[in-house]
Amino acid sequence: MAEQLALFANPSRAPEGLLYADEFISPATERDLIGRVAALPLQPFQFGQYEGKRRVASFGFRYDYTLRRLQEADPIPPWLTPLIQRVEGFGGPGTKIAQILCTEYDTGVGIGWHRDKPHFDRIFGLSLGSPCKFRFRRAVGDKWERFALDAAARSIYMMAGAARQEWEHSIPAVEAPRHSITFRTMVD
Ligand SMILES: O=C(O)CCC(=O)C(=O)O
Repeated sequence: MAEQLALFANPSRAPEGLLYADEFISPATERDLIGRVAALPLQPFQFGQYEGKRRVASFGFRYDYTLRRLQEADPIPPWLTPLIQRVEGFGGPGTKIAQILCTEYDTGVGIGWHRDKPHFDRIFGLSLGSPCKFRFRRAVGDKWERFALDAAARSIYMMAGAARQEWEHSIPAVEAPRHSITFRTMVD
């Protein structure tokens, strides 16, 4: 863990429970995964009556913002199996990925401040195609404490503990097309 934290520009301010590793996959695997994600029937992210600009596909489960409920989604496709095994290894003993979200961000698209739904426990994110600024904030009195992670293409992050429960995260408009695969474990 010390090695991974050392990759942060200012490790002492990193949210507790945030792990990061560069070059989690090879450039060839990255190209293959971008092709796989781009070939999915991606749909604009639905937030109740609103539509986000990013395009997504969920597997295992998906949160329905209109019904405000977790729903079953299509089964996780077999091409994700080896990657899930690697992510579970990164997460350590007991890590069981049950939900996948594939996302496509065109240039200029990002994601606003949020915390993931409480049905999910730990969150892992693989960045594909281009880097992004992965921002964190949490309220301290009437101010925001902030942290930014430069998430490189082919890198992975994990949010657990305070990074997952206390801090919000967001991604400002990306400067080049980016895909991501988010892997989530479920709360018991
Ligand atoms: O694209 C990413 O790495 C993050 C996606 C995210 O935060 C979300 O969909 O909740």
